Amino acid sequence: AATLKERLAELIPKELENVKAARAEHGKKSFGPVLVDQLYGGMRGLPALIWDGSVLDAEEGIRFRGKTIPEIQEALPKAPGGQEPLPEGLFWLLVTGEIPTAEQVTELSKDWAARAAIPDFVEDIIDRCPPTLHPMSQFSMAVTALNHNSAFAKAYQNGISKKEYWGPTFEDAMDLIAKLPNIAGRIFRNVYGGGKLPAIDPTKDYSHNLATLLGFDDKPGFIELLRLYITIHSDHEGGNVSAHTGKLVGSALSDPFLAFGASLNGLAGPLHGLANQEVLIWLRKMQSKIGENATDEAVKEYVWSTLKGGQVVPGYGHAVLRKTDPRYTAQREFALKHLPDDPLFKLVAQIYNIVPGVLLEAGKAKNPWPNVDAHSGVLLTYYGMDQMNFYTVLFGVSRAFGVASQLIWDRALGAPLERPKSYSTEAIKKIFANK
Ligand code: FAM
Repeated sequence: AATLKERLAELIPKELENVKAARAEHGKKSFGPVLVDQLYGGMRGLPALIWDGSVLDAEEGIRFRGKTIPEIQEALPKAPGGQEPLPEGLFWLLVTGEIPTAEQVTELSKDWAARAAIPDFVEDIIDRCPPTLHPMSQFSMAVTALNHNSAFAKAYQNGISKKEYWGPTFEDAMDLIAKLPNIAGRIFRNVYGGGKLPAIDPTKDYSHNLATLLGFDDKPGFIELLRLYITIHSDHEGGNVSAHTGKLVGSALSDPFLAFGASLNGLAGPLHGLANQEVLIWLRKMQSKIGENATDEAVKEYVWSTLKGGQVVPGYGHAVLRKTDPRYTAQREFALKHLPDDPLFKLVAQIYNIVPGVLLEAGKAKNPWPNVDAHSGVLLTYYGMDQMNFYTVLFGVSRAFGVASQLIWDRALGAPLERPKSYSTEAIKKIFANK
């Protein structure tokens, strides 16, 4: 069976032809009006990017290469005895659009295990961080420092031809993903304790090794959770802050380490990936205020107090989604299977029955339903990972799968430097004075 790189080398010429034909036929057609409001309002809904790995529908949620999360859970290979999809298979799907065989997935697990070691100086950088430096800042510093051995940066300095860009980008993408468990594990143990990092086991899958490096390999349920977690947090089309940042920085031919380091800094924002930490902080604050078994009325009042305090309710709303996030639903189903009586799970379910009504009544949020972050912390806490400031690092490990696969295709298809036009309000007033 072909390796991932061999399969990719076969697919790229076909996709180049496909894009060429699509641009020849449709390139000169206008695509939706741009309203002045979109220049001020964060480009909401602006058709502006191409990414084949995943597309987000406001009503039904994410599709990875056209497949919904339930279809992914059904189709992708699982670990022996496991029920959740292996993220290695998800990466193969994002990169090729095809479902890999169990052997091809095992090959990826082995390849990543072989590439997992990080340079000593990167270990020193992580060790020099004070435990008070947020894990996400430590994470993006370590990833940026991996630029030191970037195959793409080296090839570019050696005068590589444009047509070859995708090869060293693929190598960097594989190294990036492979090295994240050692980086994440080291940060976790430095900040929260746990002693010397164990060795990567080349016979285990990616999620199992990540669980071991974090010190949670004694919990089979946690390893299964990581397989689901990494699969569903990997990609959410091209326009979200972490995916878009990676694409933008990569378009300057910054290598995947520099590009993904930038993605992580965007993911560290409370309106984006940090929300999974903020949800748990908000739940704990609410419990300390109104108790563990509060009535619906008390919960409702607390939600209103959050809004009246000018804060957002973390884990709810979305810039594109207008229905409950299927990534929330997948996590809910995992909880129903593995932790149906967990008190925090019951609280999340109680919140789910209350928050949308309050957000609708408040009348501002365009989407009152929960997103992926409303549920993730509850599952991690159940298995003993209650260090909520670390949650976004796990989100970042997963998001590397989406950003890395997009960077490979951007270089393969020759995606140009991204450079939208900006205007001043003075210019807007002048341009539209008599329109
Ligand atoms: N709680 C309170 N207010 C909210 C809200 C929420 N959950 N969601 C939206 N709003 C407000 C929003 O702040 C805005 O108010 P202002 O006009 O005063 O600025 C108004 O409703 C209209 O916003 P919108 O158009 O509905 O949402 P946006 O597209 O501007 O923003 C989010 C989308 C995700 C940033 C927003 O829903 C939010 O802040 N949610 C809470 C934070 C969160 O859970 N983020 C994680 C998102 C997740 F998908 C991820 O990336 N990991």
